[in-house]
Amino acid sequence: MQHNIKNINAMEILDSRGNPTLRVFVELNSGTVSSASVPSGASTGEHEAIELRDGDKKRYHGNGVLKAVQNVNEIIAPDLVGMKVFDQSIIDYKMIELDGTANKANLGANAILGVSMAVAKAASMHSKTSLYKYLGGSNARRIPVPCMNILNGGAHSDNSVDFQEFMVVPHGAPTFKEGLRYAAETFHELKAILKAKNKATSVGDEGGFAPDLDSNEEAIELILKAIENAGYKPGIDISLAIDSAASSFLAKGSNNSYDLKWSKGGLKSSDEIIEMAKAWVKKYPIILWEDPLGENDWDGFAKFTKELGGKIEVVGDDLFVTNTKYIKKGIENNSANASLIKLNQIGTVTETIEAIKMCQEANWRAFVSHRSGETGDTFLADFAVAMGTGHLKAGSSSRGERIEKYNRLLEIERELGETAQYYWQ
Ligand code: 2PG
Ligand code: MG
Repeated sequence: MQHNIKNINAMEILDSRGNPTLRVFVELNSGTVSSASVPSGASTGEHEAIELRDGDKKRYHGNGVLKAVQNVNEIIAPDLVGMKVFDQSIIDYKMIELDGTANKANLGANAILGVSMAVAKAASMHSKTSLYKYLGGSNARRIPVPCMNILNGGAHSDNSVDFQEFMVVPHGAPTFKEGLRYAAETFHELKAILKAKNKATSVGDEGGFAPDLDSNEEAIELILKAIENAGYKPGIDISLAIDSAASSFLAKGSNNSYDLKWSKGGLKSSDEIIEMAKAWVKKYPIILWEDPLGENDWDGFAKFTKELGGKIEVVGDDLFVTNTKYIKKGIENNSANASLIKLNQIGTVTETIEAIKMCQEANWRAFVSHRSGETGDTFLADFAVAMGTGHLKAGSSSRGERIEKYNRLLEIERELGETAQYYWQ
């Protein structure tokens, strides 16, 4: 059969941080060849699926992925050859079974995800359907509002800001194309402001500026100024989103005490963080807050959501790691009202879709996300449109690996023409 898998093979490539990752090729009997590249995180959640690294210190400081490549070529490929490329979930569950562990530790989530994404791409190519329509059906037409991370801190930079991501959200724009322009113009205004203050304008891992600031709050003030200088109204045209990535500044040995170590802000309890967030949400146009607390601080998250869940989107990233086991617990305990969605946290396209469906059925939002280590692969852009999640984060308006995703969304919006939708909620 023309649509059956003829060959699968992988190679080691580099990601945007210069660390090895996988590119996987899937060839069909028809001659169609797809490829997919796997992203990689820095502020990774403790319960994420395992990214297999060689540990051979003589290569890439132990970060090589030759074992994962070998697992694709010698274990996964022989098992999947001959299968129908449209059987995405059967293929994904076959790999899960082959791996045999709960966290994909044997074959590596990086090996499995590369195959899973390349299979979806090959199927869309074979059926001559755009990937977003192949995965989302012919009604997929909602373009996500970009949450653009224009100021980087935490583990993504070497500056004095504790919170990892400060994002601008151009929800007041009429289209994605305009929203992207609003956000990119704000990015350039922020650069001008930083320059005028003699602050660094070099960028962090996700392409946002990473200046040393006097406090975390100063980041917000500068961005609000940039929005105004660009000619937009904060809260109306553009609002703010934050990813604290709080697990990265947990006090040593604690699950619920926070050390604002980069800003030298001292130790804070969950309650103090919540009080600070309440004050900020009152004062600033913040509409989304991701990982305000640590990955095991379930009580803190529930309190945070009780206080602020009626006003803003509260997103669990490291808390849920795109895993239905943890999302289910979160829904039962009202720990948040949204889950971050990262394909490589769970390791297959099918399981990622299941996580999104679980959120949608509980009236939660699903926030599709890149990783801080990325490649030029644009799978994520199509995936967000397919799932109709309404928002995504793919970094700033600089660094090619981020821009490629936004450019792909421009293409999709153009292809959809009048039928494209763009709205926040
Ligand atoms: C996050 C991500 C992506 P990383 O914390 O949400 O922005 O960072 O990929 O380093 O986990
Ligand atoms: Mg996060």
